[in-house]
Amino acid sequence: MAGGEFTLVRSLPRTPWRGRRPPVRLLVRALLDGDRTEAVNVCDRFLARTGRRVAVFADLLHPAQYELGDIWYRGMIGEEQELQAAALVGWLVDRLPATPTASVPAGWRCMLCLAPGDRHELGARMFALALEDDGWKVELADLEDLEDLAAAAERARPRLAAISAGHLPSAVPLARSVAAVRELGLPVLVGGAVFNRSADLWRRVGADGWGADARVGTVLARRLGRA
Ligand code: B12
Repeated sequence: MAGGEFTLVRSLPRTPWRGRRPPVRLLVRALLDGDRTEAVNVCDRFLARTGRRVAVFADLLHPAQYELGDIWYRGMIGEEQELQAAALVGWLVDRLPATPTASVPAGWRCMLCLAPGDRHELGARMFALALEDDGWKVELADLEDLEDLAAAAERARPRLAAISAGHLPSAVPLARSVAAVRELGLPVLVGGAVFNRSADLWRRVGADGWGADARVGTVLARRLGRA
């Protein structure tokens, strides 16, 4: 690691958060240090201020995880440290209390699946919890193959089909599956790191919408559910 880069990582703040902006850098600092107590403290204070779990996901944990990805990409931390930080983010996600709002009618169901073989489940987990806070019943579809998506949707008959992808070797099978689900008359919403890194990919796979974060995703889910 070069000296200048080291200074950059070490210069992330340790001071208490008092500002209006989400304390992303404070959280990144705590994640890099593996400091659970401070990470919990930062998340809890932000939750107390916003009152919504989805805000902690979209405005704090999501940007912190992306920043960690960038720090890794610049060679300033190793894979092991990045993995430890991701595991800590997963732990923080699971310990946050639900903040239900019942924004959608009772009985609305969303079938959510991760692209088969894709291990990037962290974002999908956040999105699923955000949907549940909104009042959706989320059914996770564990698919062996993307070709099974339409059959699973036909069996489950959800109000909405949602697909999360963090790593997608080819968009072609996904586009085929999205088309098959839409032929059933079901709307398809997509999200995850793959779509965030290629802003027009959601159109190319023929989805009805793309949620760049968990909050935008829940707003679009509501809209598509009503359509
Ligand atoms: C953590 C991480 C991992 C962890 C995943 C841990 C876990 N439990 O999820 C592990 C170590 C397993 C991993 C493995 C790999 N990874 Co990785 N990983 C990342 C990293 C750093 C962060 C991803 C993440 O968790 N983001 C945080 C969450 C919160 O963000 P999110 O997923 O986007 O989710 C948010 C929104 O998108 C939205 N959302 C999520 N899903 C959905 C769904 C819907 C419908 C909606 C509306 C919204 C929505 O809500 C969430 C909250 O706001 C990214 C780098 C980056 N900066 O993106 C690389 C990254 C995604 N990984 C990448 C790669 C290449 C890999 C590997 C192939 C590496 C390798 N050579 O082994 C493997 C793939 C393994 C596999 N088969 O999947 C690439 C993907 C590039 C690409 N274009 O495909 C990235 C971008 C890194 C890079 N710069 O190259 N990775």
